[in-house]
Amino acid sequence: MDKEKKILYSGMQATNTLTLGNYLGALKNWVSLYNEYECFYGVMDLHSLTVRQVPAEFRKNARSLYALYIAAGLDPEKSCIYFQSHVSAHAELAWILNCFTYMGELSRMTQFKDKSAKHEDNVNAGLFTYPVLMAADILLYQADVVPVGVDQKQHLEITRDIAERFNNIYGDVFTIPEPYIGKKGAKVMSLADPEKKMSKSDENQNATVFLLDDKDTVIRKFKRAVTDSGAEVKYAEDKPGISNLMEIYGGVTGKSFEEIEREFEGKGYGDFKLAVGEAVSDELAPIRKRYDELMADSAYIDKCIKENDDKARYVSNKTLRKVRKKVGLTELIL
Ligand code: ATP
Ligand code: LTN
Repeated sequence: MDKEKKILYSGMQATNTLTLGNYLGALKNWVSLYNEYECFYGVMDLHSLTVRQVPAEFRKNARSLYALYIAAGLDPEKSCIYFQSHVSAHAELAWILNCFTYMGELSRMTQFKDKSAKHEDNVNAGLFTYPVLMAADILLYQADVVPVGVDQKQHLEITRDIAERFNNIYGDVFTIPEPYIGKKGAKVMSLADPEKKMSKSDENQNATVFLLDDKDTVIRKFKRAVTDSGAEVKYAEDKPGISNLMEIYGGVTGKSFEEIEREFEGKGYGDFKLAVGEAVSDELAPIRKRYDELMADSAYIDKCIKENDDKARYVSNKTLRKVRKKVGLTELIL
């Protein structure tokens, strides 16, 4: 491994197709960072099991997410893009770290509270210990930075707490990771209700833009986006709808809020919504095209998966061996 560079680790759950929120909040940042760091990106399929999945669909979604990572610009030759469930060290370290994590701290996780309210009939132990598996993901690779959307910040904090607790007992085993939250698009809101996060699982078809939506669909969704009273394109707390669209437009074009305000001075919401729709669909078109090509080339995807799974196994096993030794597990006889 290239020790000169710092290590970056991130991943997403393999559930449904990605949204514009996932893209701007996470994936786009990953692409922009991968020259600076030695990068690892997981398809977090073990995490997806915390919610009941239909097996055939789940398998398809996980592979599709793998292809989307590449289609969005991650390079499987330069970064290690792999499946979490293919590397058994994740589950093994998660078990060990479970024994260094308190019930109290897990009960304070807002994602656990939200998800258990949403899936009342299936509040399983995996949902509760979800952050411990996430800590294992990150700590196995000795990650320095973890780019995520703001909603994952709390999980990064508990990861740091677990790592510090472990290091205090056993010495410097884990690198303490820092979250990396992008400046724009850290929280993309629903187009139908700008007070709510844009989510994959929203029942309202117009609330969420999916990464694989075609141009007409993207433009239609933006045309229907809920805006605020008034007519000025201005970033303000009492204008959550327009502010969200500015956040999206800025995230895609790299323009600052001042630049956007100037660009749309004297123009109405209608013009602005159309411009956002076009900018987003221009950004997504090449991703969709590349995705279709990749999905048609099974042999290439298989090769990437195999090579990168092997690399992930190699790197993560180094940490796991160290942890096993530190906690006093009997050595393997090879
Ligand atoms: P769900 O909506 O079903 O809870 P999700 O869309 O949040 O799922 P995750 O796999 O939990 O999907 O998130 C993947 C990454 O995308 C995380 O880093 C998360 O912070 C980021 N992310 C998700 N939604 C948004 C959003 N609306 N804005 C910005 N970032 C987001
Ligand atoms: N919980 C994350 C997905 C995730 C992750 C990780 C992100 C699982 N393990 C490790 C960064 C690092 C989410 O986005 N819902």
